Amino acid sequence: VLAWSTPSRAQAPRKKLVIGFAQTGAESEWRTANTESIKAAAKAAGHELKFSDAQQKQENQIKAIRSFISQKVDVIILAPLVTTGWDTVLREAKAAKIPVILESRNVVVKDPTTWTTFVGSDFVEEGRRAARWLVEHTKATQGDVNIVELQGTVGSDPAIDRKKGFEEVLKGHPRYKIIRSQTADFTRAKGKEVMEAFLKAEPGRIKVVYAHNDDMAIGAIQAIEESGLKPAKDVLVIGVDAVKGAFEAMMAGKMNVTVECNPLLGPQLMEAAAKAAAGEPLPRWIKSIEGVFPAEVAAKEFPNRKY
Ligand code: GYE
Repeated sequence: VLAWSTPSRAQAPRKKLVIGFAQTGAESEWRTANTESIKAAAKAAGHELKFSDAQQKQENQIKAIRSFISQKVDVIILAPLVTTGWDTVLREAKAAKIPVILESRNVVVKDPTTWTTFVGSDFVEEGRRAARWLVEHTKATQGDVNIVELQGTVGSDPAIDRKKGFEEVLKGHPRYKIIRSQTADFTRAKGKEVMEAFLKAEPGRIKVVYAHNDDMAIGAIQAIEESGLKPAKDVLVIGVDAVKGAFEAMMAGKMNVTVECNPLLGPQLMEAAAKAAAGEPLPRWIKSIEGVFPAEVAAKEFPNRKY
């Protein structure tokens, strides 16, 4: 580009950017909504988005980031599958002077200056909200409340923190017991499979299933039904995300509650990308504001849901 063809900074509107986006995969309804939101927001802002679906494999995300660096993109958006293992590649991005924005999951790295901001939810709080709902909803009951937990992807930020927040609240209530806890990788198919195994291993004992996302909760509902029990009655079903599938399950009387986690992060991410590319300062955390939806409000809220 010739120097004289470049408009001066003062006249130029927000620059059109080339953004590389390293997505985790398409493991859940939440993730699909997240991808669509980011693609739509990039398009609306006139940016070019290079999209990579890692199919739930960290090595694919690392490859994508390296390819974005060699293509000299303006900004990289990363939805890190797990928290660890990013030190080297994030240092490479920093050395190439490409800002990295984290979305929907956080990392643990030695050098925190290798990423600019995290756009996403407070997952510990989501776990606390799930437990608070359970304690409140079952306060009139007596005796042990045996819980099974379906964890998200091993080593992922939301799985670690949703477990942590849930346990933190239940610590003060000794009759609530997590009797089994296993990963089901945030997918429906694995949610069903793991719940089937739980039901076989603990016949008649399970009172509650706490799933780290709605997709696994929906898989668990299928397993509960196939075992001859009634979901939401014999076994209480708690999910996280508040996707449409959860509202449908609640309206059908098969699920009790979902804790909201907003996937529609595209607009906030584009704003952050523009600032990062212009070298403007960003907060370390751009936090989502969210609620809790029990089955009683599902039918009323359903028409307002955007994902
Ligand atoms: O809750 C789950 C997804 O990282 C917050 O990932 C996200 C989680 C979301 O697959 O459904």
